[in-house]
Amino acid sequence: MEKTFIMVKPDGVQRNLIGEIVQRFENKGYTLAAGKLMNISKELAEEHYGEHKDKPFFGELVSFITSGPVFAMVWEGEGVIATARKMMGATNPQDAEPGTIRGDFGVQVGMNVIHGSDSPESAEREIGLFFNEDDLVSYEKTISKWV
Ligand code: ABT
Ligand code: MG
Repeated sequence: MEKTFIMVKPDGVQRNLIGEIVQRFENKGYTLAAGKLMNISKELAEEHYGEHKDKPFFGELVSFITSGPVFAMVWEGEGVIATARKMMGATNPQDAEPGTIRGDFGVQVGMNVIHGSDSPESAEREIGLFFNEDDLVSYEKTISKWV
């Protein structure tokens, strides 16, 4: 089954949005496969955001993502990678539609509440960066035939 990496960023944790965000993915019909509250090391941050290392905002990005705990998760379900991105909304919360997570809770592009993998390749890479294989729990929800 398709899996994606989702993370409540330090601003989302500080603003008590973990429950709200988990609720949205549960309500949608996706299944939580793993989750942990953690601090990101500078090394992990630089690796995770490696694609942006030459961008002018890279330093700020790394210092923001390491500034406080994040809630890292793996979510599973049909089409979850692309659909999670729709649920999150545009990268800049000021462009994100109301009803999306960033549209409802964010203002600044550098503090946009949530991260989600942007492709199957990113999902595999990011899940591997944050979780071990045996952290992922595989189970059947009895409700799943209804969604
Ligand atoms: P992430 O989920 O954080 O990867 O965001 P998303 O994939 O929607 O957007 P990208 B393009 O990957 O942005 C990565 C982080 O960089 C921040 N950013 C981006 C800026 O601070 N200034 C900018 O001009 C741009 C384009 C937003 C993202 N993260 N945070 N926090
Ligand atoms: Mg990204």
